[in-house]
Amino acid sequence: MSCRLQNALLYGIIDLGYVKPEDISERTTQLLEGGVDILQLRAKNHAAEDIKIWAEQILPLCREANIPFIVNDFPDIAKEVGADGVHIGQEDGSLASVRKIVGEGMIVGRSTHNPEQAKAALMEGFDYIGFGPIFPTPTKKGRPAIGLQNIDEVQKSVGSEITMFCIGGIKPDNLGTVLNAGAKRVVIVSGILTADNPTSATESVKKQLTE
Ligand code: TZP
Ligand code: MG
Repeated sequence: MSCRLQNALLYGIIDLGYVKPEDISERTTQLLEGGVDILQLRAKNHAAEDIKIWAEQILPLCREANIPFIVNDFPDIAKEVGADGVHIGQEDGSLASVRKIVGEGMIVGRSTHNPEQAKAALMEGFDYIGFGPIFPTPTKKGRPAIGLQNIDEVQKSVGSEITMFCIGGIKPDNLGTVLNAGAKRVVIVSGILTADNPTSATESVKKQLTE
C-alpha cells in the first residue's frame, strides 16, 4: 500500500459539494479512467449513514482500478467499509486516536497549512500530508491561501520522508506554476469536477504530472 501511495501523483476527490449523490458512480469512473492514482470521498455536512453508503459504492470501483480509496473525516466508516485509508484535518485529533479505530495497516493522511504543521505530521507518523491551500479556493472556504513560497522547502524536508500532495485552487492551467515551485504531487478537486469533461481534465493534469 505504501508503494502505491509513494507512486501516486494525482489525488482525486469525490466532493459532494460538486457531485450529486446520484452522479457518484459516474464521476468516480471518470476520475479513475482519467488516471487518478488515489481517490477520496469528502462529504462535508452529510449524515454518516449516507457517507457510508457512498463509500460502499466507490470502494469496488477503486478496487477494480487498483487505486487506494480514502474516506475523509470518518475513521469508523473507513474501518467498517474496508477502505484503504482515512484523511483527517488539524482539528480531528491525533494519529494515535485514529489508529485506535483503524489499526496499523491503514493509510492515514493529515491536512497541513504551514511548514510547522507539515513537520509535526511527519514526526507524528502520518503516511501522507496535504499541504495548502496553495491558492484561494471555494472548496475550503475561510482557509487563507498560503502561496507557493514554502512548497520547495517542505517537499525537500517532509516530502522526502512521507508523501506530500499540494492542494488548493490547483487547476490544469496553473499546475505548471505549482510544479515549478517544487511540488511533485497534487490534489485537484473543483479543477476536475467542474470541467466539462472530467475524464479529459484528469488525463491532461496527469500528463503534466508525468512529463
Ligand atoms: N484542503 C485544503 S484546500 C482544499 C482542501 C480540502 C480544497 C481543495 O479543493 P480545490 O477545489 O482543488 O481547490
Ligand atoms: Mg476533517
